[in-house]
Amino acid sequence: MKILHFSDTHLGYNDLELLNAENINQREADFYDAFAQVVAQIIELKPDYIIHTGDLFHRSSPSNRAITFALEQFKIINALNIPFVLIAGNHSTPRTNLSSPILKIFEGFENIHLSYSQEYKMIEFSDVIFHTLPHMNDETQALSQIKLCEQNIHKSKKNIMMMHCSVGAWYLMQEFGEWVYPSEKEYIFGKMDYVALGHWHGYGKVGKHENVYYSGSTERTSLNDKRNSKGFILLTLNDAKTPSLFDTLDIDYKEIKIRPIIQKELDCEAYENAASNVDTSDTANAIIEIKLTNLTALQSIDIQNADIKALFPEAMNVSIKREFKRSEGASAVDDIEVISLEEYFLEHIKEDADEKEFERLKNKVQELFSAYEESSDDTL
Ligand SMILES: [Mn+2]
Repeated sequence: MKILHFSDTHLGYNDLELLNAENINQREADFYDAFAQVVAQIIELKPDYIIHTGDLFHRSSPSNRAITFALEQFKIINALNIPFVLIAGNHSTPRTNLSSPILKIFEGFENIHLSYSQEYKMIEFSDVIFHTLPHMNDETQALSQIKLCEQNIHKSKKNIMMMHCSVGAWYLMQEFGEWVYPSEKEYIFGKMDYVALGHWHGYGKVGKHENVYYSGSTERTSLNDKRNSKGFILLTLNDAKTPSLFDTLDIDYKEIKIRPIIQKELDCEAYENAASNVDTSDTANAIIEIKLTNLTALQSIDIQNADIKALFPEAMNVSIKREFKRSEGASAVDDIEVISLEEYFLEHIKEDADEKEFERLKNKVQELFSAYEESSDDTL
């Protein structure tokens, strides 16, 4: 039996205020592209079942575009006659009972099986039972729902558990309403053929459990997620040829192609050299993060962000971090009677520069500070 497991597709997520040729936020389009790649793989791989472990949408009230895209894709999946089992995650569950769960819109599709009612739901087929525990706002319900799950295990069929949670504190995402699976109930995993998890955005096996996996997200919902590998799991459950042997589980992680995030460092100790020798071969259409290191105060004025961006003309986005050099003779802040940040900064430049250079920079610094004060004056 082949099962395709994917998760955390976060449709509707957007970032970076960049539009593509169709006037869609480029990062939002990237998420649609990642989803479409998985659907293309479903068509090619023809699994027996498809499972999605939550956070289909980024928000519990997604945009019209995100909903329209999902409906189009679900129509394609539904037409394949492969059962598709889907649970709600924390992002697609309304926080109050006043609004209606978005996953309800897929109720009309005959091959799509949904679990979003904040309780255990058994979804049964001729050869497999999917034990689904969707996101629950009320955690006090969890133990009774896990108990129901355990009671419904039937050894005559394959048993697959589906959850959207952190198993132990390791997989917390620092998000609202995330659920930590109780560790004293982890023994149930041993009674399952496979435990499919969503919530954590990296692919991986969980701790000592040989059959418990996060498939990871299909794109990054934060630039702090530096993983360049995203994809899905194609798992194969093999029946033992003789009863004395164990059934085997085969996990195949398949990557999709996502927009890369590339980090580079420019050492300003030898800035001209670093800038002219920087490798740009891997930067086309990528998200680039540049760290300027060993900067001096003088350099920090002279090196403009625009100059750095111009080094990577093919990149989709370039962000720049500045890290100052720690000079040995520098006076500690508390040695100086600081009247304003501007004056302190000018004093600092004076130490390094000759008179002519100081005059030039002084004008520039004063200009920058007055521009900053204007823009940060919240009385306006
Ligand atoms: Mn997620």
